Amino acid sequence: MSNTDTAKKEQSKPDVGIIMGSQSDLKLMSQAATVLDELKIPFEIAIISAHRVPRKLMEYASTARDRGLKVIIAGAGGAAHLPGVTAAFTTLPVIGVPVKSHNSIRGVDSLLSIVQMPSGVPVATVAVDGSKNAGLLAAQILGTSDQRLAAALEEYKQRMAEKVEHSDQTLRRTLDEKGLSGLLRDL
Ligand code: RP5
Repeated sequence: MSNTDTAKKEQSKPDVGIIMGSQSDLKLMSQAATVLDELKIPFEIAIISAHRVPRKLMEYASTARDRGLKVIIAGAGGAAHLPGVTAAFTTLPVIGVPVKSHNSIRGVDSLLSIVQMPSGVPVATVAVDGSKNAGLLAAQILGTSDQRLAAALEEYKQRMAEKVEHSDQTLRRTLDEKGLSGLLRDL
């Protein structure tokens, strides 16, 4: 392998692992992938079930740090043990995404299975179906030691604020046009 090939391989070495319990979680979990992609964070993605392929999960989680991963995002629904079992086998930060899956009770079982971890084995749990925030949280964890990423996250927040401003201006114009400007509050 040439030096350039080695450098390319190093460059694309994933920082984040996105795992999920089933193919049926993929659409939702892709939102985390999209955020990481936008922020130019290399990631890997896999379907690994804590119940259906437990040995594979043990192998994945226990080798994750040595393989260079820095954060793991794990999404699952129903009796959602994937994030917790992953956290049991690694000292990397694990972000859990409770999935409102077809077999879940409106995502509440998923949420409780992930959030109520025993003391000593934390999982940073985002909202039900909060896959996008899981991607952002992973980016923010990496951004604590990466200036490029910290700047990209600042810009992300800035763009978000501009969108809200734009919506507020549109609302103001609409109310004004309807003669309802009395409802407007100047901030
Ligand atoms: C969980 O059960 C998976 O993470 C998924 O959210 C849910 C349903 O899985 P499938 O029956 O669609 O494979 O383990």
